[in-house]
Amino acid sequence: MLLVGGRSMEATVWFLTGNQGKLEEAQLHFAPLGYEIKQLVVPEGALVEPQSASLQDIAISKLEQAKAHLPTPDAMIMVEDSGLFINALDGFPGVYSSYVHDTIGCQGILRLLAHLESEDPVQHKKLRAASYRAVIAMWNGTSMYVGLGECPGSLASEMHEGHGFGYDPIFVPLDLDDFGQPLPAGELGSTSTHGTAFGGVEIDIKHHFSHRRRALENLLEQLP
Ligand code: ITT
Repeated sequence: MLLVGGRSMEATVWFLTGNQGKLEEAQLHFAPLGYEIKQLVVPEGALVEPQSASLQDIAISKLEQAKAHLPTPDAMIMVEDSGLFINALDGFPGVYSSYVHDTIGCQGILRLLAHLESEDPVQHKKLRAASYRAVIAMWNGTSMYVGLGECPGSLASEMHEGHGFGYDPIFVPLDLDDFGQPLPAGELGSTSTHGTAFGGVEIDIKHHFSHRRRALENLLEQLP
């Protein structure tokens, strides 16, 4: 049996998040590994999100502040900071993704990109290239670990709704090769949403591409 910081894998990890979509995906990714992910809720205004252009700095700052709210001092805790980075907008909304989603939403992003269209499908995807990025910071009771994950793709021209959260209705991932690695825009891979945004596919399909899953895997590789 794998051990985490000397404990058995049936450990509880407290996940500081107010985002139900993030919570569900983390539970899906961790469940087969024997971790139980529980939401850590802190009083309103208890944490200050630092102004930083770095997802990593924000995640680490939130983790440090959240330790004071753990049920026991040696409990495991995890924080994720993530965002959508649009190439044509120099990475905007990036660290402001949550605020931008709450204000202009997916429709606002589609309006910002309305001039980026091409009749050539590959060129179209390149013009509208974007990626999801996630940084997960975890404290296992003794040490801090940081996992990074990225999901490259492009932004659709219209909304695909029904599943997911946040920018999923407009985010189309690049296809993946047989080893799960992203292929150049326009290449058909063995894993593909066939041009459908995450909002139009089930959560277990998104799981194959997910920046969150990749960040968790990167983190788990580092744990003792
Ligand atoms: P917590 O800080 O409480 O965890 P949050 O939603 O405010 O939740 P972030 O500050 O990390 O989280 O903002 C990330 C935003 O980026 C999120 O609100 C979404 O709009 C977007 N995002 C990140 N990952 C996403 C995903 O897998 N699918 C869709 N949108 C995503």
